[in-house]
Amino acid sequence: MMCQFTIGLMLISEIFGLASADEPNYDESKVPDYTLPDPLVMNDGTKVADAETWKNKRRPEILSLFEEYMYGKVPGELEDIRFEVFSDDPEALDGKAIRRQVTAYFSDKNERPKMDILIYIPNDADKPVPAFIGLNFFGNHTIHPDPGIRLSDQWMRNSEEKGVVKNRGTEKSRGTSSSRWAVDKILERGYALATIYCGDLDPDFHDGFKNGIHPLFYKAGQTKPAPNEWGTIGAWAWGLSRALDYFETDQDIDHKRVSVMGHSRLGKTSLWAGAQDERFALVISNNSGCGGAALSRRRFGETVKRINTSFPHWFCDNFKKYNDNEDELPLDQHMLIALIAPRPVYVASAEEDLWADPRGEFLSAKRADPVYRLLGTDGMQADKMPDFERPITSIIGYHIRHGKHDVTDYDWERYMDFADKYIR
Ligand code: GTR
Repeated sequence: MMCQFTIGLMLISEIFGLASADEPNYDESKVPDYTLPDPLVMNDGTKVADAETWKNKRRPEILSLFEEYMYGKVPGELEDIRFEVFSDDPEALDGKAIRRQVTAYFSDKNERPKMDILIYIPNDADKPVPAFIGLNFFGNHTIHPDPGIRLSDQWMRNSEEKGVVKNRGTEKSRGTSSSRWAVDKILERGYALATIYCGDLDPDFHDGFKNGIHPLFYKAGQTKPAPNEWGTIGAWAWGLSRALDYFETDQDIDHKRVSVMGHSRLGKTSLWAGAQDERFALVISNNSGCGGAALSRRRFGETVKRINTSFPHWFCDNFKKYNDNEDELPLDQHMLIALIAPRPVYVASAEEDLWADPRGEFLSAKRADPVYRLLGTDGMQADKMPDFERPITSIIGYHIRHGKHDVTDYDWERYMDFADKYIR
């Protein structure tokens, strides 16, 4: 009986072309009508007509909307952060680079949570050099086969491809993500590259916030973050800012010219890090999709409900109120990009990455344009989505390339061109 009923429903939805609520929509004609909140109108309806009002009133207001309803607030500050350079090789990668590895300890004990920052600094460049920083998915030792990189002993998701056995990296893991990190090209172009394993800050599974940095911030008696306090993405973004604190002390790195880059869930993170911390000079989102650059109200590909269900730990609990309820959100992702203004921001999509909604990623970049213009920049110099491999290089940059959800050398080359143009 139940079964016949379900089949009947399936037939009806097939005949009428209705997408079931939980079926991802990939059909542009089924994107619902939506109205985006205006980044240049205050919560009380007042228009924002000058840069001062943006900076002193509307920007803080939008920032707190994202804290309250989406990524969650950082609950406080830590007093005991120590950075320790535990390895420094001036002749790494056949003499091309300094390989510096630094541990940030987050308490007065040498225990977890702590994070390892791996940094390559080109030898053949005037110091201090501008840098890229990004989190990685499987440990610093996966970004390059270089045997001098400390093998992470932190929890990670099992993966045959990445050589992860019993949730730990092995010698076989070395270099398994190197196609996503154009290390040699980055060094040749005179940039340093720094990376951190995201799981050092918070392992990427829902354990009720016990094993990452969250407990360091609990008040007496607190056992999990409050509904408006940070989830995992908030913790990851916080770690990027702590790396920037370290760069401020490293004479070889120009901390005023650091670009933060991230892919996918880590692209959501780079945007949030760049939005909160204005010390990041340039921000890059690679295929960040839902909860990153893509507009939530389009409900194309991954939706708010889907992301909150698959990854209940990524955002703050308040965000769950917007499952199947996107129109009630007091924000959308164009406002996240607007928080980065007037600094250069680059959003990148991939043709086959429909789950991340390439058009939604473009549109949110585009809809941040009025804020960028109010602040005296050229905003986004494009009215419609460009062709494949036709980058837009105004201060809001964008490209869509052929291929799948990934980071490729093409992406990195565009990011370096963009950085050359704006922060060299
Ligand atoms: C997917 C998730 C996306 C994206 C991606 C990734 O499973 O639905 O939002 O974050 O993972 O990080 O690779």
